[in-house]
Amino acid sequence: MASSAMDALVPLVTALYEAQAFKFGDFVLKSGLSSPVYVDLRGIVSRPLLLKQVADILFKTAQNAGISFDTVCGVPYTALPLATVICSTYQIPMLIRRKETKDYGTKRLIEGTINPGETCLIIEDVVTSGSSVWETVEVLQREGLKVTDAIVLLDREQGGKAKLQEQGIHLHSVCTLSKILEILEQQKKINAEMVGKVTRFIQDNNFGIAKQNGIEPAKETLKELSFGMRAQLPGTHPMASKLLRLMEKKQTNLCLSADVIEAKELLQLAATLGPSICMLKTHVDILNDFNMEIMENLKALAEIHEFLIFEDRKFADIGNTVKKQYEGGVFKIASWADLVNAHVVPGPGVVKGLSEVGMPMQRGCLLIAEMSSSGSLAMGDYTKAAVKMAEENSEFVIGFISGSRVSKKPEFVHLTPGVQIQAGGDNLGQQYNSPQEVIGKRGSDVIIVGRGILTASNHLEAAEMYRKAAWEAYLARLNV
Ligand code: 5BU
Repeated sequence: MASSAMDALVPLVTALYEAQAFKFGDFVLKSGLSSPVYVDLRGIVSRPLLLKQVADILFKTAQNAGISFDTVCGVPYTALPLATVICSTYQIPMLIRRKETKDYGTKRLIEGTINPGETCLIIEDVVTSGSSVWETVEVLQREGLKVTDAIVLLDREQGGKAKLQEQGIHLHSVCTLSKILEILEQQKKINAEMVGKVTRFIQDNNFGIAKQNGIEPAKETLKELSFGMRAQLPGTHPMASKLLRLMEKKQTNLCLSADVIEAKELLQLAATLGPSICMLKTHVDILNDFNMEIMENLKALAEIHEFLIFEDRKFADIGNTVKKQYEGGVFKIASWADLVNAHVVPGPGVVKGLSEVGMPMQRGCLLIAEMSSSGSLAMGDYTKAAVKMAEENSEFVIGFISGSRVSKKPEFVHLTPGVQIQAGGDNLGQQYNSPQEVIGKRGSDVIIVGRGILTASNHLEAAEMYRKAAWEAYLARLNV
């Protein structure tokens, strides 16, 4: 950076530091990842001068880059006031992207006048992996707008720029995290040890998909991230991170569907197959002898063998009812299940109701986007609506039950039931696909297997066979 540009940056970085926009220490990010630095620009709305200063420098960066555009859209939420100040100061029409569609009325994703063919400039505060910018770009492009450039105040240099470039978006940053470190070190606000720590963190947590250190990674690995990498993405829910991490560690993407009717059998299965599975799925209401002590024992086994407990309850009522069904009653599901699932047929209220109970307990939810049974109505627009509902509720929803990958977002996990090594089905509508087909071809992450294991004479042997088949299909997918 030329020294004059650097000079202009120094007072801004100082003001941002004073506004506590950069914090150094030990932080646990939303993804569960611990980070030595935390950047948070939300507080600038309380400092009108600083807000104006940031908006002006963003606009100047766009001007210096020679970008021409008709409208401006800020990535929700932190960049919304920045876009507003820019548009108001420089008399530019603004567009607002809604993060949640309204449940009523016109269901617009974008507010403001959309003239298809016009160019929209994106404004963002901080870019890490680039996924938030991309989400906004996608929505605008779907409305027929051209989007080619994004201006960001701070590039954390964790690969977002390269990733956006791959998708045809030029990212122009006012400054980078290393530049900020340099300025703050010069001002003795942080020491060399902290600079080293943050620099190492940036290097070790790069989500970039293009050239790094002069080495161009193979194109395929760019698209297909490992479970371990996905666990570390900033947008991955902590429960999904936990799952992805233990999958990587135990080398298993097998979920046992423990559809047995005696508690003793359930606990025996958990004890024997625990090391082979990443998750144990229950239908707690089919147990003849349910009591809370069984679930305590199951929880203890889940701790020992490191698997998650998923109650396949398929909530499908209004928010107020599912909330009670999840929290109370005989089963008190929320007290022992890491994950539950829900049908999307009632609309977003079902997720909202469940999340009121589950979120404070750090639980997660899967939405049923497709079903394995023959003649299922969960397809097409219904599946799309499920994906949208997951995206709009990603603080609680960690992924899907589906036959294939229904969302391209690597932060979401996909779990597929209806899996047996032998193709076919049962006489009540169940349909089976092989682990290879489900993981290798359809891009799902976890196979859910019940009778394929439960009817085998040796459960452990059968579980290991499914584990290996699904894991090999996953490894093959990574190396294509
Ligand atoms: P199976 O024995 O592997 O066929 O058992 C499949 C399990 O997954 C069983 O508990 C079902 O209730 C569950 N399941 C399913 O089979 N298909 C679906 O679409 C959904 C759940 Br959602």
